[in-house]
Amino acid sequence: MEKTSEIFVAGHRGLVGAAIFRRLQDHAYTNIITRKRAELDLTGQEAVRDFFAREKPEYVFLAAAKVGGIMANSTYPADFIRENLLIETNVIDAACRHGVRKLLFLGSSCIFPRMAPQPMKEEYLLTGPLEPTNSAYAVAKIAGIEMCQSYNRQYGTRFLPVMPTNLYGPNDNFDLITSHVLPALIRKFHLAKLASEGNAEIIARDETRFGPIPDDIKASLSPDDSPPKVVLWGTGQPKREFLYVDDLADACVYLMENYDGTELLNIGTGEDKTIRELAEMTRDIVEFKGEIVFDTSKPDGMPRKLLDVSKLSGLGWQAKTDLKNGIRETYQWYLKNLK
Ligand code: GFB
Repeated sequence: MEKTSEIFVAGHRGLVGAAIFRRLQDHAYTNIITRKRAELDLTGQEAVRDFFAREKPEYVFLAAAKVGGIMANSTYPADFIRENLLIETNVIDAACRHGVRKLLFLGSSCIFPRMAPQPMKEEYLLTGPLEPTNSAYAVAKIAGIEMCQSYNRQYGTRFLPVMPTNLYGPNDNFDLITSHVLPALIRKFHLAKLASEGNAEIIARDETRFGPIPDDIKASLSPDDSPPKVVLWGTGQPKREFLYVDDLADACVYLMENYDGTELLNIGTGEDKTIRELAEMTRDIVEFKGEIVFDTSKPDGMPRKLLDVSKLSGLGWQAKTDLKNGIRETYQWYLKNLK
């Protein structure tokens, strides 16, 4: 990529797209194209074709997607499969028609079979049944990988599918029902800490900024609740790997700049933790003094999801942000955005 190349970041307002946008700016790229959803609906084929015909981007980061945590995925599977298939089909096809030089497609580690050996190598794709809580989303992402590879074979394009592990960081979705686990932990511990300190008016502000607090959580946020507690989902035993989103963005820009291959690539840290360990770490960072309770009526999802990152390490890239520091940064972002 030249510093003046036209680069389209699809999904620049989301967790991943915003981080890629920041990274490109840091690397002094001067011609980054973005469109808000109201300006360009990526699920509309004609609108996407017109946009590519007019703007003729040379490079594309396809970070636009419908994403969510375990509950959102299992409650709205039709929305997840439909929106993701439409976005991928429209953008990948338009990129091919309009001669995009290189496209990076972002998938997710949930594409791998539920019981895949750990850590999961790229070649484990399609070797077993998927995790049911997110199979609709996973199938859409697998279709995106197959599209990249099929267009490469048939049309000689350079479309690179990458599979990030679970992500977190500034700009995340902190909605207590639809979010991923890490923002939910930060917000739940913070609210419980405020409640135990009797800060009702800050809790109201939180709800205005980050979305409704479900009634059961509200009920538990009583200053008289002694000892104060936070209720988390599942058993706490599943293991997850967490990558700070700025590290992911760094990897994406690095691959666009330095890698000419188009084989599927995992992006992660190579380390994981149980949800309980993650919860205890987050509790300590937020300085909540109460108990952690697990609601086992809620799903665990995949028992373990650790990526094998040896291919990426072989290309000279490694994650930099330590999990504790990443959680601290994300908590600071959340606090700043409460104001
Ligand atoms: O992050 P998460 O929603 O997604 O949940 P997945 C990870 C684990 O944390 C699960 C537990 O075992 C949850 O049961 N957990 C505990 C919680 N408390 C909470 C909570 O308050 N909120 C949430 N959200 N989880 C998603 C997939 O799977 O991850 C997507 O559904 C995608 O397809 C994404 O791949 C990265 O890691 O289970």
